[in-house]
Amino acid sequence: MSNILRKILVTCALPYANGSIHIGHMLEHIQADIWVRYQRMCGNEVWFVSADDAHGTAIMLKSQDLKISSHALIKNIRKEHKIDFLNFNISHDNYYSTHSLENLYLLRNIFKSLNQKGLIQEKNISQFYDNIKNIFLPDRFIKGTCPICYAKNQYGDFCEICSAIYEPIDLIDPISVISGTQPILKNTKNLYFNLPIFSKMLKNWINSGVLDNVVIKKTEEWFKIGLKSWCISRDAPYFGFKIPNYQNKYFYVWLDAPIGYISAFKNLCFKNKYLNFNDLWDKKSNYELYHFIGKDIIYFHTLFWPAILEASSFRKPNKIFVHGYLTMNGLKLSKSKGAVIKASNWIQCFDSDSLRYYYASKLSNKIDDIEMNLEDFVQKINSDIVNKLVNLASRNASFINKYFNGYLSDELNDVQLYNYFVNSSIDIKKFFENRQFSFVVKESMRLLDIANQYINNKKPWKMIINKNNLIELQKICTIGINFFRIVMIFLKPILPDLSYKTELFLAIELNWKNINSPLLSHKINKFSLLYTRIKFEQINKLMNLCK
Ligand code: NOT
Ligand code: ZN
Repeated sequence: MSNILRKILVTCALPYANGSIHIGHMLEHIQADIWVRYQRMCGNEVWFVSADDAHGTAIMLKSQDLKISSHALIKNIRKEHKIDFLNFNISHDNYYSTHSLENLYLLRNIFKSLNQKGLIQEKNISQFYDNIKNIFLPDRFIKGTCPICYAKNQYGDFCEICSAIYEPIDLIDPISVISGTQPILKNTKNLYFNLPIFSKMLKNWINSGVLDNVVIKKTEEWFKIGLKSWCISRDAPYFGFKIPNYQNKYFYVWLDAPIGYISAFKNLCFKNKYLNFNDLWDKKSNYELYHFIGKDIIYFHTLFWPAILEASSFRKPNKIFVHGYLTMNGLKLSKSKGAVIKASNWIQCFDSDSLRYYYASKLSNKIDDIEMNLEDFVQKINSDIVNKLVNLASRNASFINKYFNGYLSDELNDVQLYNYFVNSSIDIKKFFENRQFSFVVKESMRLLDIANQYINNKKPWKMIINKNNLIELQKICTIGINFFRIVMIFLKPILPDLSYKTELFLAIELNWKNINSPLLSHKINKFSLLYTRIKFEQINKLMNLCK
């Protein structure tokens, strides 16, 4: 595969349009963005899309709280979300919305094809109803005790303690989150998608290399319990798309949310005439498709989604990349819980490269949670980015600027050591491809230690005393700058702002292509501050904003 350029579509899960982007969402978008930027740097054709998930009861209730229409709410929130992602240099090619014509069109077509294949069934059921609010309760608005492990305070559809999925009526002591009262059971008719019929296909698919082992294990637990039909309709009042030929019935948000991946790309095709919709979504597509998601939504992506795609004759993803939660002092920062740091607050206190770097230093391809510790964050940024990385550039650049008019020497004094640095790119590339970003950071820091040690041993500041040593001095600083350049090539997908400044400073493009040839007889620009040390006081500022 190495020389053939790849064509890739990457997606992030769609944030709900009922609240702000927080640093937990940002973990996923940064993870995907680093991977995307790496793939682009390799010359691959990469498209990166996401969207707001704009439907559902939560959004309807939120807009009622704010006394605005749901349409106004999702419009405002999408604007805000787009700014947040821009502030963190997330390079989406399209950030769309599930409340779009493309999504409606695709949803109707998919529903039609499910219907034609006899995969949709009507069932009369009794469902929890909030008598105070006059509304059927969505799963996430019912809480109670898990029927499997008896953990208290669990959602109506999913236990966060034992990962069991169940029906809300199985919950012990259910309570409506909206009114705090005990819901009553009320009869209604709903539409169900025949998921069990896809059991065999799904079993084969999940074992075909699309999932990591831990994720396969989780998915297999659901097979053990047995797959059940999936309810895809909701009763009014609801904010979403209406089901044709049914009174007061809406499509469940989780049916049109993943279709949002397709519609975001469809809209991108409209904006970019080079792209062809069918080239990507056709079964015979030669594009690779990857979904980045959190571990809380695995079953939507490993069961429902591939079954829907199969049933409606679309291609399926090549891989589902699952990450863990962001935790702070051990507390999970999930989407639905309160205590979170908004991305917009974060960016008032710190630059975006620092968060990207901190996450990268902790990210692996495992689904373990990632602990954010603010003191550790400040300390790591200052010791890695300031003391090791930027310091290497500044100490060498100062001599080059002062004594050599910005010119690097015409040869390297240690070709072997230079090649040793270049050879690391084999591992670095592997780490990027496998989403082992913490290894990229570790290896980069190891190399910086070697580079800084090398300069320390040569003591360039002593050489200026004797003018005869000037040629030697230029060579030492030249290799120092070259070490910096190599590590910056490695870190470019992680640190877009610093890379941009570095490219201006070195007057080159940081690129894999020419990593083998050192920068020689080349004029660099005056060194201006590439990165400012961060202070512990900035944490206090953040804490005050989050109060
Ligand atoms: N809005 C959902 C959430 O949990 C994610 C929807 C992702 C879209 O925040 N996907 N699918 N399938
Ligand atoms: Zn449980």
